[in-house]
Amino acid sequence: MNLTERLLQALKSRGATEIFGIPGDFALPLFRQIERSALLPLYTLSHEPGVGFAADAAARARGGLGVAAVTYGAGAFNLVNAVAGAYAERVPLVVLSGAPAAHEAASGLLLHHQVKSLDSQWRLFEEITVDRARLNDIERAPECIARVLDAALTRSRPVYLEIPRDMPERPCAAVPVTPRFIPDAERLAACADELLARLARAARPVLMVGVEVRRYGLESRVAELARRLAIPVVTSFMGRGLLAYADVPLVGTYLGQAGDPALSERVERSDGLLLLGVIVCDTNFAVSARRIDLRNTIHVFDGNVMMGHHVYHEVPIAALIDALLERACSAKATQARAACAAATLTPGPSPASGRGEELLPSPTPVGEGPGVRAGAQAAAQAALVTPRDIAAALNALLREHAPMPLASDIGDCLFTAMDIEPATLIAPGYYATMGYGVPAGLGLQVATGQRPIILVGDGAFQMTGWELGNAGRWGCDPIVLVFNNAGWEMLRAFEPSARFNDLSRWDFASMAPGMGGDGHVVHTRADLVAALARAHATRGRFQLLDIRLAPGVVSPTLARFVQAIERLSRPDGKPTGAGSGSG
Ligand code: TPW
Ligand code: MG
Repeated sequence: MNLTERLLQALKSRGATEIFGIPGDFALPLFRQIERSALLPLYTLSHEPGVGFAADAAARARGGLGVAAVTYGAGAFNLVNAVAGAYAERVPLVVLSGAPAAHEAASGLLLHHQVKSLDSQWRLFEEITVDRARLNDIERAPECIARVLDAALTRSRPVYLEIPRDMPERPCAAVPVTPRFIPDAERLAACADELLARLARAARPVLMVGVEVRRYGLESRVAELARRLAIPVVTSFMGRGLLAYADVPLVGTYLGQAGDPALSERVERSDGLLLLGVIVCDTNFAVSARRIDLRNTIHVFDGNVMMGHHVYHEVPIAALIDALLERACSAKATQARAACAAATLTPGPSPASGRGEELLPSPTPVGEGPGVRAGAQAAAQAALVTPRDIAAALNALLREHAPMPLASDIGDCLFTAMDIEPATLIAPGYYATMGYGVPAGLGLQVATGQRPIILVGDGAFQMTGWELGNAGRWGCDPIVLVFNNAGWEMLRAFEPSARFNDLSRWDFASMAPGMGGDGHVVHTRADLVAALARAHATRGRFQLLDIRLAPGVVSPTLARFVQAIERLSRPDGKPTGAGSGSG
């Protein structure tokens, strides 16, 4: 077997099911071997940011490694933002980059795609990956591949492999299997005991689940733990969609002042807040009315567990969950907790569907509602669509049909997603890069076979929406909802008088057929319901809903988010009224 085949086998055994990429001459031998060996299918895109986002989403959606293959220099540099996002949001993304062969590097000539030195690219990726190797020594290649790929999985962050172009066909030995890291048993036991003791002492414990739970494939085990501990469960903003289909006391998503006040109160007043795999960042926490005192929380993150002034190092979250499950099985403890949780939970609104509660007052019903007279109903249907209507229409669609995963970009579409009943959601909620949604939806469908709903703003669509032109070739048929508000609305909410946030109104619906899909223009609520039904019923081609929103009309969650940020940034604590045009 050659180096490429060994590498592909190692990727496959660590969960990779495909490779996303764009070739170049330094990567041609690698791509040739990928295609010839047929060990993993190759999906090419139009632009490297899309390659990175699709590979990132594939890893998030199915677990295991995501793989992005690019050429040296121009290709790899185009991938930087996506890899940075994967680093920030804890995604095990493997970058495979072609490179000049050793004899070319020694020629003394400047090589095309070279920046400052031949190592500039390596040094840049050093900052945004947890391990790297240059596969220029065939003897050492197998152990390097094992070490780097295992680092991606154990630390759930990106890694970088550089493959000089004279290497892919070289015969290569098998990649060794690394023994699993076993944490120190005493430390693990002490940590689990202290954690449970702290929870038991708490009068108002709350479990907040975050992205690590999905990254390490722990959803069902965490659901079981939540049932045994019987304490209320919320997700972080980034963790939205976690446990959506589990039978646990899921209360909703914590959004501070931008979310349900009762839920925020419960989290912020908790005297035993267990943050399980939560990224402690501004989008998850900055908008809290009362600063959460992290000294009184239990924070399980990045292989460490912090409680008060105690830190337990090298306690992997998976091992910790197992240790907690072992201890939390006594029926007595469960009963006591169940009584306590029932008492805590009763005052809240009842779950909408057994999959979590609506965080907000119910959105305006679309074409339903007792006591609505026919005339009023017709007028409502003729009304122009708002982001809140999009959430309501999607809720109605998803209640009627089987669940579908969501892939969202950053923008008001992501805040609107908070009003959609919890479903699998993949989004750059922390790193917040635009351009993620469309390629992520494609990566999700390739990796899982599930048809996604993609939520994307017009600004973000202008960046990477064109990747939809590749959907047909791959057998992808996402339903794409473009929030077409002729602007960078999220920014306009903060800067209402600026003209630089204006965009021209693009006719995305007309462009869809040119890319192999169907386009639907949506002006009114009636248009929205009809177009969604048609899109849902049509398989085999991507379906684009070009939803014409009035500029300045934003989701209730974004309006509250903007108000909360402004309140926090003003010394007198009063809102300015910006972002109040909520719909
Ligand atoms: C790669 C900064 C954050 S949100 C936003 C910008 C420019 C506007 C998004 O406009 P869109 O959605 O997509 O039309 P909406 O609902 O607000 O109208 N460049 C990158 N990422 C980010 N986050 C920005 C700029 C930004
Ligand atoms: Mg916009």
